Amino acid sequence: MSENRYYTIEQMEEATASLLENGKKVGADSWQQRAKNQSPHCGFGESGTCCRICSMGPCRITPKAPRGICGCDVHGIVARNYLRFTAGGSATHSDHGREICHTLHETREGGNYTVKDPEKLKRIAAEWGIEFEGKDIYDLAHEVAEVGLLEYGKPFGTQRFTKRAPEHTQKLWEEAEIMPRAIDREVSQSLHMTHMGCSSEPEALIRHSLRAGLSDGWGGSMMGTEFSDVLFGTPKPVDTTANIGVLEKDMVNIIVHGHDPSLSEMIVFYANDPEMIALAKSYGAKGINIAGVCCTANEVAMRHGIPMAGNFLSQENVVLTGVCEAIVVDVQCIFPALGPLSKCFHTKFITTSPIAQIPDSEFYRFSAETAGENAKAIVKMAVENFQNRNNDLICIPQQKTKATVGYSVEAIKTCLDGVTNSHVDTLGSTKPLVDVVKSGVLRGAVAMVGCNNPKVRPDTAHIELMKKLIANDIIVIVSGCSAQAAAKAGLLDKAAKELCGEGLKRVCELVDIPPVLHMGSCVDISRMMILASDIAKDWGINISQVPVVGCAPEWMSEKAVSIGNYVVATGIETFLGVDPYTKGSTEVTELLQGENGIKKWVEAKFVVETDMDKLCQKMIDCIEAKRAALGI
Ligand code: BF8
Ligand code: SF4
Repeated sequence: MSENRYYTIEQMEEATASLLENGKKVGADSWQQRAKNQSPHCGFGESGTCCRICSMGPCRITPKAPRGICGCDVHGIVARNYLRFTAGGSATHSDHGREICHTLHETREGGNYTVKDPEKLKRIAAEWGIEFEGKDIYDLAHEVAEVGLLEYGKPFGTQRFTKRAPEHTQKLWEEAEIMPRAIDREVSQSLHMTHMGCSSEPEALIRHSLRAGLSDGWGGSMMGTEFSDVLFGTPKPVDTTANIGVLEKDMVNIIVHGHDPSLSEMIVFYANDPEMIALAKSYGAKGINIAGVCCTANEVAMRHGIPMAGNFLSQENVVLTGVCEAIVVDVQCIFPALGPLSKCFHTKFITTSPIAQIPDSEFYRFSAETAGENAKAIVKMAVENFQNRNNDLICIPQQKTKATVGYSVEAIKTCLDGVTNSHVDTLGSTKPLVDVVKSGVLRGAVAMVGCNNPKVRPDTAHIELMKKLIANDIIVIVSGCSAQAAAKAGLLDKAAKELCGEGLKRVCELVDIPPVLHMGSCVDISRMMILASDIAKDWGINISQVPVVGCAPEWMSEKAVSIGNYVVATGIETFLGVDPYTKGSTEVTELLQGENGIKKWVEAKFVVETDMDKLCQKMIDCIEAKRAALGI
């Protein structure tokens, strides 16, 4: 196994090409081919100017037909589509958070799920005004879970976690009337507002997009993150490996893919069960190797050091190796293509959630009450499938990197405390970080997040942008598929400090961190919001003044749009490499990207730029402008 420190896009593309060749032997389809088949895309869809929310349509806006049958103009149609896109993402993240609340409600002493971070649970209880002194930890877990679940549908009031934001930010949200109320209400209202004959005024629709996004980032996603930490442990730095070479020829390979750690945690547990390992050996395997794809990979990597096989557009690659005994999925970002593809190999494609039911999969209903027996049955099935491999179809590109992952806010503060020896008895502070930014040793930070998208040469934008940013003394924090792009390229290795400018290199040496910090999965972008809030508070300035920007250069999902809305609404300028289907409306474009739209309400806006060199320069310029405004 070659363990290069770094891999270039070209090397990774070569690896993919060899896998596609392997697939050709068995007639496998691929996203590369399907993307060609779908090109060129529909111009109306791309610009957001097609409406099909009532059956008088679909209505498509052209110079000759400037209004739909109901009279809605292009701006109303584009804005309605944008709000629906946001609501889809907000619902999805938040429903993941809801599942985690239910899992928390299932915890019991000695049960399938236990409380791994009781201190964090108590901190949240205190924050929410729930009495915890002298209470049994499981009684407390159930009570907190119930209060969390009520955040989805409570009739009055706003999201509890919004109190974590600086007061200035909360005031902006109140004034703009975007303070998020019950999560389900914001999603439901999005559908109501966009129903035929309701809102067609772009400003109202964009305002509600921010609100629906905030109910995700400061509501559902934040609960997903916080309660996952309570259940499975708050991440701390841990070493792991990444890229397709983490699959092992002599072992049973089980891929976990999706988002909800309730499933993957159990699979990881049973893959370490001596009974299962003995069974694997009885079939001639050396053991059981678990690796992750997509956000689930981030979840299990940062809590158990499980290797990360790849990100969104690598999901077919793991099957194409011919050594994947099972690909076990829960929800979100799962290609239906895995059904027919797995049939070309011996791979078992196992779906587990009623929310994601996919043709040509084997459905094993997974539930919190029976999680242990479900997971054991799935691992057993994968092990028994080892004997069905076709040795002529084995192709594992020898690419594997080292990575250090798991920089939760708590972990970042602990690392910083290690340098200053301060705050040893508290949860730490971001002050040392603020000091190095103020002094100019670090210029600022970019939160790089999001998916892959065939519209952008996959992973190139993530990796090239990160390399340029760290060379310019800008630290990068990553999550989701962006994090795995970094991992595959070798940028999560502490050794990558050698690619940095002198300032960032010194910080990496002093704090003993990689220059690209892994903060987790996409729901964990809520961690980034907390970090930004804490920095602003420790610094004594507003979030919008901090030299930090957000970036999703290869995004594709509705979730990413919801994220974009809450990151911007939190006061962080957000740079997109793919247009969110809004270019058909000058009014909506101005609202989202101009100086007189959302920027007036929340002190930040979107920047859409599909040229990655320009996107990079715009981010650097934005960071430098914020520094100049602060006089640093
Ligand atoms: O939530 S980054 S492709 S895996 S949507 Fe999906 Fe995008 Fe990956 Fe996780 Ni996020
Ligand atoms: Fe056409 Fe209006 Fe119906 Fe949309 S709501 S499909 S624009 S008639």
